[in-house]
Amino acid sequence: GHKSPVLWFTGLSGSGKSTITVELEKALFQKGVRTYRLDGDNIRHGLNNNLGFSPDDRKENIRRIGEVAKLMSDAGLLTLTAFISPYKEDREQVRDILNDGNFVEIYVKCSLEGCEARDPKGLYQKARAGEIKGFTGIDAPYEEPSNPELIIDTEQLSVEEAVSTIIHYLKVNNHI
Ligand code: GGZ
Repeated sequence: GHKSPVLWFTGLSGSGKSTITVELEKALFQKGVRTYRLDGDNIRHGLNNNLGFSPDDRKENIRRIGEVAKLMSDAGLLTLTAFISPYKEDREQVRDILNDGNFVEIYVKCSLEGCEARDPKGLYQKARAGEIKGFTGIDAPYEEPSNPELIIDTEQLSVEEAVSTIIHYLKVNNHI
C-alpha cells in the first residue's frame, strides 16, 4: 500500500524549521492530507524530557524521534519533524529505520550569521556569552547533509515559497 512519508527537517536553531513545518502542515491540511508534526514542544517536553544536549543525548533524542516517526508513518500520517539533528550518522540511522523511499531529508539552510542575526529566543547571545555551553553552531557541531532530498534556503525564500517548493516536490515524487 501507500506508505506515508516522513519529512525530516534539519538545520541550525533559528534556521526556520518550526515556522516552515507549521505553515506546511496548514497547507497540507487544506489539501486533505492527514499529518502529524513532531517538535520540541511535544517531544523534548514529554517522551524525551530526560535528555539534554550532550552528543549522546542528542543521538538518543533523534533515535527515539525516528522510531516515533516510523509509528506515525505506519499509522498513515504524513509526518513532519523539526529538530536540529546535527549529526549525519544519526540522520542516516533514521533513514535506515524507515524505508529509504519514505524518508525525505529537508535541509533548512541558513548561515550561522543569518541565524544569529535572527536570534528569536536570544539563545545565540547567551551561547556567545558562555551562558549556554555546547550550543549548535557556536561550540557544538552541525554536520550539513551531503545529499538531502531537498534544500530550502531561508535566506533566499519566503515562508510561502518554501512551502510551495516542498508541496511541489511531494507531488512530483508521488508522496501526496
Ligand atoms: C542547540 C539548544 C541547546 C543547545 C537548548 N544547542 O531555537 P530553539 O531552542 O527552539 O531550538 C533549539 C532546540 C534544539 O533541540 P533539538 O531537539 O532540535 O536538538 S537536537 O536535534 O540537536 O537534539 C534551541 C534549544 O533546543 N536548545 N540548548 N545546546 N539548541
